[in-house]
Amino acid sequence: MDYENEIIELRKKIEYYSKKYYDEDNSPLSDYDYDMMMNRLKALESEHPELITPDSPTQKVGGHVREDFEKVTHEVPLLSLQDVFSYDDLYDFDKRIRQTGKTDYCVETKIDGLSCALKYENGILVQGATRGDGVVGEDITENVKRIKSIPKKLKEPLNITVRGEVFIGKEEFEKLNEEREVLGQPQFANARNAAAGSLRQLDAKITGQRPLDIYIFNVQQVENKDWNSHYEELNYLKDLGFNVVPFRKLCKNIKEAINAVTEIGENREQLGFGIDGAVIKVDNLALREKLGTTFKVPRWAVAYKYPPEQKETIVKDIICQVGRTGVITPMAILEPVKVAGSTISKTTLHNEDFVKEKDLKIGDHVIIQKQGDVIPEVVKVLTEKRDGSEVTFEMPKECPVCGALAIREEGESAVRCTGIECPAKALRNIVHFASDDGMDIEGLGYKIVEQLLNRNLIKDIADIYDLKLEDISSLKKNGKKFAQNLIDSIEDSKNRDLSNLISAFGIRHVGGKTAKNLAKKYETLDKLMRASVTSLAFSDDIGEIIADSIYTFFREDQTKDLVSRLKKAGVNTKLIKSVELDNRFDGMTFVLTGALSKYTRDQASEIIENYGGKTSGSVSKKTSYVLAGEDAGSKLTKAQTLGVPIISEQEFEEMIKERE
Ligand code: 0OX
Repeated sequence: MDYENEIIELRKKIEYYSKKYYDEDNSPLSDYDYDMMMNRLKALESEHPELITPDSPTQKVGGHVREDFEKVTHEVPLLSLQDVFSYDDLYDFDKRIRQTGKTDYCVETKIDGLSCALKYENGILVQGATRGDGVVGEDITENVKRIKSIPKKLKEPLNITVRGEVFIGKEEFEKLNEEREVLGQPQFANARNAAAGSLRQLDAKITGQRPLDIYIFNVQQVENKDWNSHYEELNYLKDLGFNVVPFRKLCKNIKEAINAVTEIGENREQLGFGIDGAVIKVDNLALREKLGTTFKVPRWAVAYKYPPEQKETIVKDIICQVGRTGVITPMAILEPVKVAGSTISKTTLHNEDFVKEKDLKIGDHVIIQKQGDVIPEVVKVLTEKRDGSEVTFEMPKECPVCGALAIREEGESAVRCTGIECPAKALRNIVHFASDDGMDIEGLGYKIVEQLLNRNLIKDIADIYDLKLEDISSLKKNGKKFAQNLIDSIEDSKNRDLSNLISAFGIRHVGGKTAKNLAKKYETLDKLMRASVTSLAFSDDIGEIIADSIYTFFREDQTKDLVSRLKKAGVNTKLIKSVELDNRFDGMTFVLTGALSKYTRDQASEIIENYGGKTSGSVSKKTSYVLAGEDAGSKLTKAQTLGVPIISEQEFEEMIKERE
């Protein structure tokens, strides 16, 4: 490719990934790869300055402002940092600094989160703002007020604006994603995306429910205070009540600073939060003044970006793990190697297709790569090192945990376990069983089920009905009342309709509406369990795939065992009421676009389908409604062009309200 075309391509790619990163809080590209593209573009543009255009990403301050929050103009811009990628670059940085004056350096971890400014008047928190494009950010005052580690009142009545990084710690991130998985909500790709998505919620209450934290690293503005050193300033901030960036080291010269950078790199695994580099700052504040800033970065600080590390190792075995949703994931067991500070002995192979695409066999030599806090990955198979003893891997046909049938459905990359009593899926299955969509057992949500499982008080669905008052009250302080209520709801659930029970099983493709149809047609669980595939396939709204899924589910020994235990516990297995189907969306097609605040897309689709409607992925003249959430994209524009009615989430809620 000639350099002109390469520049055009790079600009397009950078714009694309930057939009994903800033607007959608979701970039599939690693920061390192993004930085590498940007560096290549900068290098090409400096060789061919005649090709620089004002709209090139190199000419922008970075980031841009979303349309949904109130705007805040930062009194002191929130600058970004010049990235450097080698120790030589750090020596060059030091040389430039020493031409202007003498200083110590302060080296800090570069926390991978979202930068924001906090403004205090007379020591009271009055405003929080995201960085935005550095000059104009978003007003997130209500959101930051709900972050526990942000002080609402300082120990002194200062007028001060500080800058810090909002983030979610590694453990908290794992926990959050696990909870979302069990609740059927989409996963966050990484902790940074989770922090961004959690902080920029229009409903600040949601922000308050997320495990957000902050580390402060700069004074933007202050009245009646004068420090000489940045390091001193940070210590002062700590005394004022702020959580200050925990790794900060005062270094006498660049050699010491480089040692500190190395130390961070070697210990990054042990940190409780993700980092995307180290920051090296001039400590002497008077010298900072002298050095000043360029239009987008300070001349007195740089960010060092650690390179991804690659190592060769051998795949000793490929095993399969079962996740909480029943997805069976192949994992490579590796000859242990140390990569980027941690010993890697296992890595995910994602799914069957990944193994096939990489042509990976048991016994292969492979290159694995670890980029910062991202999980290690097999990047290359060294097929030239094969000696013929390598063994082809096949996905199992049965779940390795419970032995139930494992299936891969058309159009999906995942293989799933179908067992209802599979211990790996217990949390999800029990939470679903007890949810509004199932047996509607009030009080039996994710957290309680998790505790009951952890304490071995239950291990599967049927165990719920053996729970004793004292088992439950032991979970909470003063838990007697809660326990009695839960015992009552469990008791109540024994009298639910057959349709609730069918839906509570969580059979693949069987939502509330199908469950109602099945209950109406078969009237008892016994009859449904005996139904043939043909009979099932002749039911309303059930095709071959669904019929097959229901039939297979009821053939599993685990299902039979569960049903017999539920019956013994006194759970109703018959149609009680004649369920009137509410088909208010009959004949209508909905298209969903953008992010909804109260439902995942799957949940919204299920509601529509339960009312007899359909959902489609694209807008046409035949579309009845486009349901537009936050950040709706091209589908919205198409709907406007075609004159298709567009409804908001609120209007949708009105449409699905219970009828009198
Ligand atoms: C961080 C971090 C970011 C800010 C503008 C000039 C110096 N993410 O942890 N930035 C800075 O400092 C920059 N320090 C940090 N620790």
